[in-house]
Amino acid sequence: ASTTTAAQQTTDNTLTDDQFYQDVIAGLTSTPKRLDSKYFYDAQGDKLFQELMSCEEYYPTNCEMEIFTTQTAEICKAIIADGDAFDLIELGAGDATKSTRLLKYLIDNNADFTYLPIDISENVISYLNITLPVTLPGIKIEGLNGEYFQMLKKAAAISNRRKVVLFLGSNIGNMPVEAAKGFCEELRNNLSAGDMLLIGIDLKKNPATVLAAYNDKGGITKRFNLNLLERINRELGGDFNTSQFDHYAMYDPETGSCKSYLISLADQEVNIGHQTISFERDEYIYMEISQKYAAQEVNELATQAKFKPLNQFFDNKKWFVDAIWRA
Ligand code: AVI
Repeated sequence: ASTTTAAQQTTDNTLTDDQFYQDVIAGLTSTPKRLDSKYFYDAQGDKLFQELMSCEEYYPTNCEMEIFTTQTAEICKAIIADGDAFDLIELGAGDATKSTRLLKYLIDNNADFTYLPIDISENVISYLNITLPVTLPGIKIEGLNGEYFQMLKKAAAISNRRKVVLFLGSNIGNMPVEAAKGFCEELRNNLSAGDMLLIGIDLKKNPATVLAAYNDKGGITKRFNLNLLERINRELGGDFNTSQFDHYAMYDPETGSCKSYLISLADQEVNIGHQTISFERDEYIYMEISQKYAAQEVNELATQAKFKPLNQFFDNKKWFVDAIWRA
């Protein structure tokens, strides 16, 4: 929405009813201030994330790609299990670059499966529904547009085939540990005995390596964070001056928490619709957590959520794991 439209909307209350607006105002009027990293991904944020994934310091994507390239057969054999028909459900499928490796292997080996990508973005789902049958002839695909758990329920209603859920890219890391536990429990509650989860998780490693990935020299992570302020300007009629904020990332090797903040460089006031938010110089906005786990903690996460950990597939540096858990 343009700024004019946003201002107009504020007057007739449609903007203030908007979930994005409500979350932004709640976050920026709380102490300490915070914004939800799920809002990073508008069209501009998607582009910046693509840029990030190919920057030198951001290793998780390459590590997971390596796992899917070098251990495709082993992973797919574990997924195929007894050879029965199954639904392969991907949470937050995006452009399915990583899962395409697995999909191709499964098709080439005549596995009997339907691919059900779930994504909150309608664009993503229509893109996959159109492009995958071209790039992967023979694929059976049924894209589901909506929230993860609602769509999982829908998938269960569509068929009673065994489910294999993919949750890749260390997306679980963007939840604090307690929330991640709750998410895995809820996932388990939406599955039946014998269903599987293939989950990609970034591992604890040299703290300097982790920190560099979230504080890249080219400043892409900084732009990625600042884009959320720009998004607030674009969609909610905000007037953030992004040159008055700096990006700060920190990693704690004891807890495995990597956190990103934006720091106000001046005493300043920012207007969002009819709301004015005051910032003190050096005040921070907590933007994102990217939690890292030890391999053993990954198994503990599984058992706490009543999954049985089956396999762990690592890249050659052991920086990332794709784990298979059985419900
Ligand atoms: C999407 N998610 C797993 C990324 C991560 O590593 O936490 C998002 C990201 N944030 C900064 N760089 C990448």
